[in-house]
Amino acid sequence: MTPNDDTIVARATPAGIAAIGVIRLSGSNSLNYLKSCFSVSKSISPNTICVGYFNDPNTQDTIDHVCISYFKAPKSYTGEDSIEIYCHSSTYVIKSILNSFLSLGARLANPGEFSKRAYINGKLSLTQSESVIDLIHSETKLQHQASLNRVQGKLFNHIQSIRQHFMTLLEQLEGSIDFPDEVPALNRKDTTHTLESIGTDLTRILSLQDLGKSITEGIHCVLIGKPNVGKSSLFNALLGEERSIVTDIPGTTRDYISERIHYKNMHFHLYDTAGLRNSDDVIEFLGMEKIQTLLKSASIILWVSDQSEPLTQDDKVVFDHIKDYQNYAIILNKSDLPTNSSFVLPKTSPLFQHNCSLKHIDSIHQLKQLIYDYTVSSFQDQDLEFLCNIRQQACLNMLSSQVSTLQTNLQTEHHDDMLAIDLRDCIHTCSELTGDAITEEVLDGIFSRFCVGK
Ligand SMILES: Nc1nc2c(ncn2[C@@H]2O[C@H](COP(=O)(O)OP(=O)(O)OP(=O)(O)O)[C@@H](O)[C@H]2O)c(=O)[nH]1
Ligand SMILES: [Mg+2]
Repeated sequence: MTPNDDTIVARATPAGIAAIGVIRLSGSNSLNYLKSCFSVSKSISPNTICVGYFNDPNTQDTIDHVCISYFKAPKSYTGEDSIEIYCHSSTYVIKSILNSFLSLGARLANPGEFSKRAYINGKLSLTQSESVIDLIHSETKLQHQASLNRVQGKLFNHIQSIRQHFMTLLEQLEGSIDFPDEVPALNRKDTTHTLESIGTDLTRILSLQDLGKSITEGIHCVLIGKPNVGKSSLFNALLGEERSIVTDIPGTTRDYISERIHYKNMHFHLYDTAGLRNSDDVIEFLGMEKIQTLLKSASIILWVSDQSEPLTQDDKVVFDHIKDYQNYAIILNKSDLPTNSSFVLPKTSPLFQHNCSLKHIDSIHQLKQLIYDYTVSSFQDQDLEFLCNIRQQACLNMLSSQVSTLQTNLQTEHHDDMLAIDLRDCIHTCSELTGDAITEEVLDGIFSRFCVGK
């Protein structure tokens, strides 16, 4: 894949009035173009900041007083000669500077083209380039940490070392096929052990991806229960505002409401739902269908019950909806009131059980922490290093199944030539993951997700 030879330009900061706007230029003509527009008393040397006037190259009219920095190839983000111009961020100034470069022969960059050039010039691996976009879009500290790890290439290095194991095995296998007198045959028992540990490692990385999904999308937390147990009140208390209507009339909430809260570096999507009960009411039936869909995508389900009342048939209706899920917790609500002697829970194995009351604010804080504990904090910091995007996950899944095929074939006395084909498949998938074997079409798809100027 050869880089384009033209010089590209784009604004790197968003449109709108601000103190400073940044324009980026990359390509072999960057410095020449700059010299046609920038007047400065000293010469422009790499990796320093120069202050001077930016003039229209055609009329010589001054456009702005700017700072520039010049990054000489290959020591730049793209690996090409690059310039950054820090100007005042007025629409007119930015447009005029862009037009100046366009009139000299530069071209407007496509979304992600700077990063694509960085990848093509070997400055970033593909996994790193893909992570740059996640880094730009990160909203929470955890999202930021996960994408930063990937920009630093930890996943890339890990896959490279797995690829190296396959390469070593392939070298020995092929050597033993071509030069049986000099290279010993592959020890199938040792190889099976190596593959077992690679397989376990891949399974672990794949199992971490749920955390990645939670970090990117937020934790989905669904409140469910029969009418009047205090779901909406709890929803409001967790949210810290009176968002959902609360009354003492059962059936107050008719459709679900969702709001987002931020707690300890994570986004949580809270869902307050309509009270479930045996009913012929069409609206309630439709509400129930929606709740079932919500439950399927929930990270955690909170079954809210009122421990000051007897457990009723309606509570059992609710329990029937959640009993097959592994991720539900039981909230024994209204704990400021005495526990009813007929409140007897069915035999259950919830994630946790928690006494809660609107009147005891501590119990609300504790609930937030419990939700966090059971959804996020069981993961270790180092797990964040292995979070992947969808494309990378597809490659990891493929690799995992190729490794188990190889393991089976090793044990079933497959011919060495066939094993070599299996090993090459594994090596190819590793290369696809890291970006060493990737088609132009996939590449365009990846970089088109970027913003212009990155
Ligand atoms: N004593 C006490 N009352 C509560 C508590 N939480 C809620 N309530 C009361 O319980 C009643 C019902 O509260 P809601 O929050 O509307 O209950 P819900 O489960 O959303 O009810 P539906 O929307 O009808 O399904 C209201 O009168 C609340 O004030 C609590 O912790 N203690
Ligand atoms: Mg309600």
